[in-house]
Amino acid sequence: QHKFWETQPVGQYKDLGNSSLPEGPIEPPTPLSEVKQEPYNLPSQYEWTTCDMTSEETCNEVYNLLKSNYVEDDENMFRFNYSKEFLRWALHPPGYYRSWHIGVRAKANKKLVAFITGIPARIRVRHEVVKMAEVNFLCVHKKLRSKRLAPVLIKEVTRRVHVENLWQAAYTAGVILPTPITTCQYWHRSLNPKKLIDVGFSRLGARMTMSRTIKLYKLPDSTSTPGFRKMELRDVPAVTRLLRNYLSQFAVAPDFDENDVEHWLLPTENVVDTFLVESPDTHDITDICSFYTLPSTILGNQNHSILKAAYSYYNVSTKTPLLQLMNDALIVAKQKDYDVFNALDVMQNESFLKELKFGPGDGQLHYYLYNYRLREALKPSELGLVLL
Ligand code: NHW
Ligand code: EN5
Repeated sequence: QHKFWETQPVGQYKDLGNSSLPEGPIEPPTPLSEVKQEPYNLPSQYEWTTCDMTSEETCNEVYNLLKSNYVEDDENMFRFNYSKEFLRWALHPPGYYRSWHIGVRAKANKKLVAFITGIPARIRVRHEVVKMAEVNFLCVHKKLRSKRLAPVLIKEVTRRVHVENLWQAAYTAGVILPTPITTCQYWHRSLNPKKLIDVGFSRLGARMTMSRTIKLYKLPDSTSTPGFRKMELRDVPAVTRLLRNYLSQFAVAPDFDENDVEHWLLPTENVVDTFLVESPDTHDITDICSFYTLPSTILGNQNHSILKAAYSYYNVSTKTPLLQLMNDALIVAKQKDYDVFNALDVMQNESFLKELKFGPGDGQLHYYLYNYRLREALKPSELGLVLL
């Protein structure tokens, strides 16, 4: 079934439901002197390259590889189109390793044909904070698929993570592998229903006309919560306190410090947006909502080429009801011309999805840990982690 994954320290299907296995690392760290010092062998026509994502030229090459070859929906109508600014942000968190931004080039013409990345993160699993790699942007050029290149990329990123003395990883995928810690559902809230229907992202409901649909998804022109504003640098300490306290309730969540919050939440134009509620009387920061920008290329439509999507990121409500906070997030996303607002059923998102007219999508997102066993799968609502 899984010739590669069977050999890896991940939860195996044969162990499903075996509650006698201990929770924690599956295999112990090996002494650093025993970590392989040379890269894995590639087929002879290809060579490894470490991608300097601060270089405009390299960033362009990665952008173009992903733009043409990265994730599509199951009917190949849309393909993720991460922007260059987004990729630079996603790959340069505090403490990042350049060596974890890994490319494969064709020796003949130096064309970039495959990619995989890791970034360091502290992830709390129940009561333990574990230093991990978050692995993302695994991509093999369409013309080189099914040649078992992906396992080589995964082994090479694993080796380079081991070189830095880290032994665990977290990753997500749309496909089922051994073995998800949880499976989440994508939900979608139409902001521009006419365009979504025109491009085949959504369909006109039964007994619905276009004008009734537009009316159904209409939103107020301005936000409703007094003190709702964009996050600023001076808010980092308060946002960190709120977020740390909020995330402490989930079984798996990032352990963010102020540096992480500054990097991951401070607004960056067309990359990440964070809003908060500052109490007009006390000036306390009581609530946060955030989303990141990930457009998709619309494949083969005459009238539209880009779908502008916002993805719910980290939201915390202590005073403003979460429903009202997220309604304000929808309003600002609409003001900023997003076509759709997407969210997973993680954290407390279930509590607003239906009420705010999100509908379930046809996609799921499976979450995985490498070399860390959980005794049983989590509910999506027990997960406090969003990967980009
Ligand atoms: S998920 C997005 C992944 N990328 C895409 O879907 C883009 C479009 N597809 C492609 O580029 C987010 C190719 O189809 C890829 C596979 C490259 C996906 N994760 O080369 P072969 C991430 O980036 C297994 C893991 O022939 P291919 C997270 C598959 O099960 N494994 O296939 C990435 C099979 O193994 P098996 C995946 O189609 C997390 C083998 O690859 C996978 O030409 C990575 C087939 O390889 C996926 N998404 O290329 C793991 N898709 O055992 C990180 C397929 O079943 C682990 N496979 O025979 C942690 C590492 C760090 C540890 C540190 C201690
Ligand atoms: C993570 N770092 O399938 C990378 N998206 O539902 C890996 N469907 O957009 C992630 N098929 O349901 C990989 N419209 C997993 C995601 C891969 C991309 C993917 C799904 C998620 C998606 C859309 C379009 C479907 C087009 C045909 C979808 C329905 C929307 C409708 C709006 C109105 C209310 C009901 C739902």
